[in-house]
Amino acid sequence: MAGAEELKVLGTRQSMFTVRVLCALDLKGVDYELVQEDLVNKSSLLLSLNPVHKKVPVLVHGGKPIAESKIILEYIDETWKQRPLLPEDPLERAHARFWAAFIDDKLMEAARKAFMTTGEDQAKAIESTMEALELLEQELGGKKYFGGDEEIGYVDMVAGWIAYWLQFVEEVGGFKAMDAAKYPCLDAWIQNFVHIPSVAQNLPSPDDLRDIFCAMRMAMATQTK
Ligand SMILES: N[C@@H](CCC(=O)N[C@@H](CS)C(=O)NCC(=O)O)C(=O)O
Repeated sequence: MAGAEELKVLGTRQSMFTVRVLCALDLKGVDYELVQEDLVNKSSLLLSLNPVHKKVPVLVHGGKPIAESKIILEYIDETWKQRPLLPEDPLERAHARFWAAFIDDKLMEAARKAFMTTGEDQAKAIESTMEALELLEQELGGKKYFGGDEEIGYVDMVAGWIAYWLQFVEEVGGFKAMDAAKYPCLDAWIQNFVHIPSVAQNLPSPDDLRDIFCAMRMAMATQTK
């Protein structure tokens, strides 16, 4: 049975993409081994298992690698059926995939630009980030989670970085986009999400994240000199 084979995750808890995968496995009660990766000095195992992107996370199931966190989440959901992440209805599934893509492609890209830039470019990127947050606020509406009031699902896991990583991106990047008063539904979602045990146990320490984002800013400053 595919689901019973050895399961490893190559990654690090500092990576928001890795933590999505760990949360999903923990939520489903699936045993796995986290193989710690040093992203400054990537292992030959990682490079051989994800030669295209050379990034974490990689899920290795029975020796077979699967890369890209959203694809891994879908693989997990299809392999271990307990505690589904995606809805059953095709239209609702499409809707969940749409918002997950929006979160990664639009919102994350805007926040990344706000972190990487200064001055006028940063102001524009903050505006784009806030526009994307507003759309997400409307999508969440009065629901407790993106998939409804009952339990977290696929979109919540993809959005997880907004609940935790974004505050350190903002702090180190010297900007503010997430505003509890402007986005009260998102703020309530954040408070609920970070306290869910399968999420809370996988979050990295604030100091680790500050260190990483500071190192990224310093590397940027050195490159632009
Ligand atoms: N689209 C990928 C993004 C993964 C990603 O960017 N991972 C980062 C860590 S957060 C990484 O491995 N970075 C190493 C590098 O870019 O060289 C996914 O969803 O899995």
